[in-house]
Amino acid sequence: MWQIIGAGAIGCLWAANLLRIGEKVQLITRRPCAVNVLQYQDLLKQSFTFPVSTSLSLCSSSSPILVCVKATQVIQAITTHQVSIDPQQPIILMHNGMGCAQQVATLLPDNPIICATTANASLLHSPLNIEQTGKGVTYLGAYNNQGKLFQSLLLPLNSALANTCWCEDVNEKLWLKLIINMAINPLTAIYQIKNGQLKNASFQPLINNLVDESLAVAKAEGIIFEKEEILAIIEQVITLTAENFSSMNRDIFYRRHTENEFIAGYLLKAGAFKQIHTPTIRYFYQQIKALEQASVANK
Ligand code: KPL
Repeated sequence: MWQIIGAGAIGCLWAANLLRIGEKVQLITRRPCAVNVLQYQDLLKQSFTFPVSTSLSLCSSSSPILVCVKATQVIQAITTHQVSIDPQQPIILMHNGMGCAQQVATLLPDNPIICATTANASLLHSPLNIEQTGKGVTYLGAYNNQGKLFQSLLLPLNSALANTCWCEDVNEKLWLKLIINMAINPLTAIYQIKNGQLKNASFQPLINNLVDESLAVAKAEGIIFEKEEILAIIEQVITLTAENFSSMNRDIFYRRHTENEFIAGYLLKAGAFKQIHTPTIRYFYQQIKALEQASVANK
């Protein structure tokens, strides 16, 4: 059985695809959920419904826990369920941004921790009703030594959603996603545009500066990327997700907390530690923070 914390777009996407291959799934939600059927539309526009059980608390102390909440909610989710988590239970963290795994490892020092990043995209239309809007690679890798013993979890996850891979160095993949999110999310959130609109020439100098600064921080952390390759990947993500709104765009639109602290905030802290100048990242970090504060104040 899989226990998935978070019934958002990504949690439901994994739940639906694990149910599709016959795995047992329990969705752990923050509030009671009146629905017990998961509606899923795949990329071929085929519709499926799966009976699914939801619960406010974890009910198995042996099955893997897939945490699919936003970076902003990971610590709260782990703290809420901490007493029911067995030290042997593997925890898979799947969210944008970086910095949560260290905190989770402090709370659960004995648990196997696995970090994951996915390029699959999905849209939550209503509770437990999702549409897959994009497909891509999912990378998983051990955060700690205990996590290295759970590579076998890859098998069902890859059967559920193809192109799920195990990496010896998942940190590099997390950094790559961090840089992609840094280049796309704040701009699309501030200007309230779809990802595809970033193709406009006026955004290129900003994207270029964000990438330069992010790469400098990554390099100081020992992660080396080729700038041209990263720019090409970002362009490809923008093209593949042209019709989508980024997650930060939606968070600002719906006046929710964004993952700013775990994307720009993480890069700023890492940069400051290594004395790297990051003025463009700082500018966008502050812009998003101001938008968040204004929207929470007016809510
Ligand atoms: O991960 C994303 C997000 O929206 O958070 C990208 C890659 C930018 C796709 O929209």
